[in-house]
Amino acid sequence: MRDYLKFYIDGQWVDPVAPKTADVINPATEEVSGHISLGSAADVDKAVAAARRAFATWGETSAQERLEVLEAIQAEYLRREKELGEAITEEMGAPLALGCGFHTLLGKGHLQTAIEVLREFKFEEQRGATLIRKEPIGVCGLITPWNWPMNQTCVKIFPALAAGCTMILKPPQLAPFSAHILAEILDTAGVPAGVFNMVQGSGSVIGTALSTHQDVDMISFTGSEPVGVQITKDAAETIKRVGLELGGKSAWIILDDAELANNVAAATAGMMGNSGQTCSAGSRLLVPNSRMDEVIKAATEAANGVTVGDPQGNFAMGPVVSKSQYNIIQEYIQKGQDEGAQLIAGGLGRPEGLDKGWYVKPTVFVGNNDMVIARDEIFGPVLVIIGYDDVDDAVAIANDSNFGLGGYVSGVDVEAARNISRRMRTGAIWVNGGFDFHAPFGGYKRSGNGREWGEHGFHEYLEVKSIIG
Ligand code: TAP
Repeated sequence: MRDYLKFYIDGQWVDPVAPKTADVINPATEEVSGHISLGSAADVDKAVAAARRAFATWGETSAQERLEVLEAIQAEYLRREKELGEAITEEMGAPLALGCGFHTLLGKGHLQTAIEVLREFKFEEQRGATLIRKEPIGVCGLITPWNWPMNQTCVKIFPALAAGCTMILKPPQLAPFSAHILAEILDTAGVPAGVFNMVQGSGSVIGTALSTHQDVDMISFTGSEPVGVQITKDAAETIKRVGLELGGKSAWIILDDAELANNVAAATAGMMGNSGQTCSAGSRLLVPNSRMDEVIKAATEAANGVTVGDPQGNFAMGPVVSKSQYNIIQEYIQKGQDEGAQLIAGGLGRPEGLDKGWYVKPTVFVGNNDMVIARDEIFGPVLVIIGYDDVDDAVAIANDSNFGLGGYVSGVDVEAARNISRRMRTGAIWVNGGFDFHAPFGGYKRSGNGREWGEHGFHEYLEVKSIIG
């Protein structure tokens, strides 16, 4: 049982102003696995005051001083990486190999990237008669979701620290354990008091207190579209900068020249990874109509081959994060059937033999782009296959979405695949796979307005000043 009842404010582990606790449920067992405190606006006031005081000195530190702090964090992160992974498995149900693997690797990667970028970053540059300075924006409120807890937390904290900002982190109630351990890591590493603060609690209380706070300069938010809209409205009164990283309904286009079976299998398995709870998941698989029979065979086999079970065991997929998420996904599977999509794998209910825990069957539909299951972000292991006639048709379908976060193109002719990528209205496109911590990541359209990762992630936390003459 993990009882993480204190907040981290001004370099101290402190009790909440008014005691109030909440259970944290393990989605694999449906049992209580720990408790957190739910803070109030009074806790936020304390944390913001500490961050404001600390900004006076942290904002003036040299890049070298901040580098030394980031390197100290890195040593401590590496020492506790396994603990972080185990906490992620417990809080949101990722299989242990994933929790202790890609989940913590992402956090580590953002830390290493922040160090690399900071070593080279030019905070001052003379252009003609003007000295252009990049200065830290100030006190930042960081509001994060539960689906890739270390990724989303680290992609904010480390660039913000590197830029010279101070901050208050509000982790998700559903996945608060790994954030608590991360706060311990920052504490042990010697991050100066007040530079990093963490207050747990509900979004409607802690998130709102941060978004509306007079003394918070910026909010960086990752999460759902409706909450992004609310935060933007709440932040408007105080004209603070709001960086939004929201949802997606990304298209994976398999071109006619691509080797079909392997690509369909990769796209299907990719969709089921992390139980489909990935904002940039390729949840619409676009394939040539002329090859639909082959695609159906390959996708069915791939989905049926995804093993589902206890995240402590050796399974590819664990449960989804919560009962409410499970119910939402079931409603979408029902909706897909009601609107006439062809179910080729999975379907309603838990996989056989799993009576406890929020397990969902890896599910694949063949449908069209007008269906609700092709338009809404389901945020579960549900793939929709859509046929296209030619490349123009594929691009039109890919772009016919309110979202524009990720995209994938598979094909032998890489230049052709890149040209198709140029036509897609979306923030990041992977051509035949690949991975780069320095690639900017963020959305077009309703997928948001920010760019995180690499050097672009620094600009989120910087003001630009011109000194002319
Ligand atoms: P949300 O429900 O939006 O929650 C995200 C965070 O916002 C949580 O910490 C939540 O607190 C908080 N929050 C809730 N209401 C708030 C309010 N009124 N003001 C301020 N903060 C508030 O999202 P989720 O269900 O955790 O995450 C899933 C969504 O995130 C999906 O749509 C997914 O696509 C998106 N996502 C996007 C990306 C990128 S990079 N674009 C990455 C991952 C996830 P609680 O603790 O109360 O929940």
